[in-house]
Amino acid sequence: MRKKIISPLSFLCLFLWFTGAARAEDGYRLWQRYDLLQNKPLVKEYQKALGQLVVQGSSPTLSIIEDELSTGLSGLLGQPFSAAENPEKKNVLLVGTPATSPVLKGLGLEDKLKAVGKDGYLLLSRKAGGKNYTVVAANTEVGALYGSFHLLRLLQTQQRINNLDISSSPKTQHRILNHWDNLDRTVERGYAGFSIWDWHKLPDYIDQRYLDYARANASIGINGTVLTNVNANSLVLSEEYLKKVKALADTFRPYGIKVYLTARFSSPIELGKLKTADPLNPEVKAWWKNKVEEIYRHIPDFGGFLVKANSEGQPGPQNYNRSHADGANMLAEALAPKGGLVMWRAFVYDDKVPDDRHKQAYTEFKPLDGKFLPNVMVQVKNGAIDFQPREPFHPLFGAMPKTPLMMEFQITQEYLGQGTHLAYLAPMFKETLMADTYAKGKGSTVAKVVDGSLDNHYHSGMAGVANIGNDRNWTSHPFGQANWYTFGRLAWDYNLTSEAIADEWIKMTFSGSPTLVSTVKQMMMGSREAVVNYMTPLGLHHLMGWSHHYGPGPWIKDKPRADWTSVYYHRADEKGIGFDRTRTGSNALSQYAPEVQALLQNPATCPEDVLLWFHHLPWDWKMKSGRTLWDELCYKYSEGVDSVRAMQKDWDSLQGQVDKERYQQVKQYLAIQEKDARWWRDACLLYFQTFSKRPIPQALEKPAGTLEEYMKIDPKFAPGI
Ligand code: GCV
Repeated sequence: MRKKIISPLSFLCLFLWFTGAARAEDGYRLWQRYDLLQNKPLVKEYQKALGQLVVQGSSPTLSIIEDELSTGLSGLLGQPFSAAENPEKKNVLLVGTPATSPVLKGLGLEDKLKAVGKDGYLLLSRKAGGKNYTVVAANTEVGALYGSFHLLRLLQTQQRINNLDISSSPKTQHRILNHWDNLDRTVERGYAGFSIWDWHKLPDYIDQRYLDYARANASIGINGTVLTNVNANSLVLSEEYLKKVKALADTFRPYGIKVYLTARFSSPIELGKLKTADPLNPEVKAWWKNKVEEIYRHIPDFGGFLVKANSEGQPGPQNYNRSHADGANMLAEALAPKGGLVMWRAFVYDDKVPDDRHKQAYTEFKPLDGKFLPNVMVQVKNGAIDFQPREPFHPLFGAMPKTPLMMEFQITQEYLGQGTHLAYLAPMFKETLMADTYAKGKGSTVAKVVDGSLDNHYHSGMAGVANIGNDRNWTSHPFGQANWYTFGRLAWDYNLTSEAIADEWIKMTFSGSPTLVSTVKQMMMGSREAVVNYMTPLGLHHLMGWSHHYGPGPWIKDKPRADWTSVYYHRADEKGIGFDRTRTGSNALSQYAPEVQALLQNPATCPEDVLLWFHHLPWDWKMKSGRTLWDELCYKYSEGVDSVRAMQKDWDSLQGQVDKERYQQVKQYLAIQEKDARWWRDACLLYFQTFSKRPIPQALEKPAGTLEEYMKIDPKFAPGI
């Protein structure tokens, strides 16, 4: 046989591939780029410390660990790093659980392991039997996988690993992505192409993307995925589709990711041909019980159902004069023997109740506290309206102590510039999580409600509405990846700071160059506030255009429901602007604890960033800056535009430090964002000026168009509708 000779050219190609230099940076690799680290002394230190990789035992998850570490370490350290036991080598990277690895079992880590629970892990430096171990230890194989990703992150972000003593475990038990993906592959409020689930080719074709999706999620601790839209199609519960769901569940299982489905409440009628879906009807109950049996035959570790009921036209128990608890409990009874969960959404607002929409979820759900079965979690959006750029925390947090409440964040930027605006959401998520409900006195943060610690709940969870599509870079905007990353990191540990998360994401996604890291971090940290300022400053909300939700539409009125219009929310008139939610208005404030009410009910103490959320104030109201409310509004809108321009400057300064592909994409998106920011500012100020009848302050840039022109803009075929 002819001996294979590697030509110099192939060798060069191989080398370039290995170092990542020849690959176009299309963003597909997310934060999992394992390119050769540029810090040579540190690379040497890592090579020495890690020595060889030892993963004892065999299972699908252990193979994944071995592959990920071999690939990751080979790439980062620039030399092959495969798993092999070489008794000669003194330094060992040892990964596993006491059950899979006799060597690890011998290290006496029982007590430390007990403390980290099912999903947690330890990263330790240990000496034993003449060897130096870097240990990734956990109680479960999935825990060891999480720990392996942590170790890789330490290297990617160039941390020292010589004296490791890390123990980590998640704050919330269920860390779940919610895909609003339809079976025809459109994605409701999705801005990154079509759904990644290729239902037509399932179950026979397993796209590599599914595996990379699972890797990415596991790397940030996400352990569940709801595959389908909450505006649900019962077809997904049919035998034909369950086979497809099974294929995905089998793919995700070794990564510790459970599959959940949305359950359309009327499925017994649509699939089962019953005459009713009444949750108290014995035939309906039997239908769901059988359906659950069928699902578990295909997917023995099925996670459960997410349900949107009696909300925005979805069917639900109220169609039969039953309560949300009746509906949720009927499904929970069917799932309980299998260990499944019901995540019942509290995003409801009744068209028959002419009350402030802010109040309706609380009004319906608070009386049901204590009436749900133990395997029901009520899933509550961060705020009471709908994922606005800034919302005060939802009054249900802290108000249902007998019910585990799950957080629902929106990662996809429906109201924050969708697929083209840079808005780093960690500060927004943290703002809600750290808000104090005062439910049990000072320090009763939303985070403590959500992690179950405030009221001692067994179940706890966070859901994030995914921003993922089949765009090559997954999220349309390269910085959208940061929000997916952030969601996972905060669901694992909400105490991480926004800066720390940004820091690690930037280093893993771009590079560790100090100027790049500090410049990009500065852009990210101010970006959400920039969006708030050019869209809805000072507590304004729901000013977006009809249906597409992309651009401004403060003039929207006369729609089928008042609370689908903008005028309902801003209430601008000749006297002033804002929604009075105090005692003199809708009194939505009464749904919060007295301490929260005390702070918010007085416009003089109410934080100005939510002022017009709770108060209707005159145009000449004196703000803390000394300006009138009108002038302040003008300044805030302008500040929003200026911040985007500052981001543009920052990004421009990075030319040559970021690969060409991503540099150009972000640059163009920032130009779109700047244009849109001006559109928002000019349209909103011109519109509100028709009421305030005051000039835009001299020092500020004046609108480029007329109000009539802005009111005519109507983007056709905007994505995600
Ligand atoms: C899935 C908002 C969105 C809808 C979404 C709904 C929900 O109203 O605009 O697209 O529907 O929230 O969260 O159920």
